[in-house]
Amino acid sequence: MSRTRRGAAAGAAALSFALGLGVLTACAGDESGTESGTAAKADSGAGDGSRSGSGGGPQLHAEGGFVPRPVLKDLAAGYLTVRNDGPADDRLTGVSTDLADDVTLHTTEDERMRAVDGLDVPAGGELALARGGAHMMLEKLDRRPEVGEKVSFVLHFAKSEPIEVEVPVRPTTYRPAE
Ligand SMILES: [Cu+2]
Repeated sequence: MSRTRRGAAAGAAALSFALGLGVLTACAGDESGTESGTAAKADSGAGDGSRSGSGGGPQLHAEGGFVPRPVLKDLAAGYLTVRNDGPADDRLTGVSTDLADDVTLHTTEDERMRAVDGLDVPAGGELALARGGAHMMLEKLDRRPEVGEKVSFVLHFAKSEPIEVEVPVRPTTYRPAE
């Protein structure tokens, strides 16, 4: 019994570590809504999934994604990198997932999170969503996913077709090797 309680406390501490509790609070009160959230949840078609655009347009693919296992069902973050091998810029305008009804894009500035309506994916460059920086913020999760489970996301862009990606759930404090 007390063992369970200790586990929960350790979990809370881990979340604190993973996201920063102050940041978490700042985040919850942020402006949400906007079209970047749930608008296209039903849109599951992503074509070939890994590439879109042709010729002179953006050529995007997503890689290195993960979701740290959330400690609570209310909140999770998602990270990945979108590379653009094409000669034109694009912009990530929204994300949907089967795991949560509410997904927003956040930046982190001065250790405070802020909801934004899009994030640029520069031509010949990349958009990196990573700890301490921009990220996908999932709220009101349908369930608390286990480590090793896959979470699918559909990434929506200003120009390119949506990209569907599956990313693994990692331990709460996981950090990718740099
Ligand atoms: Cu956030």
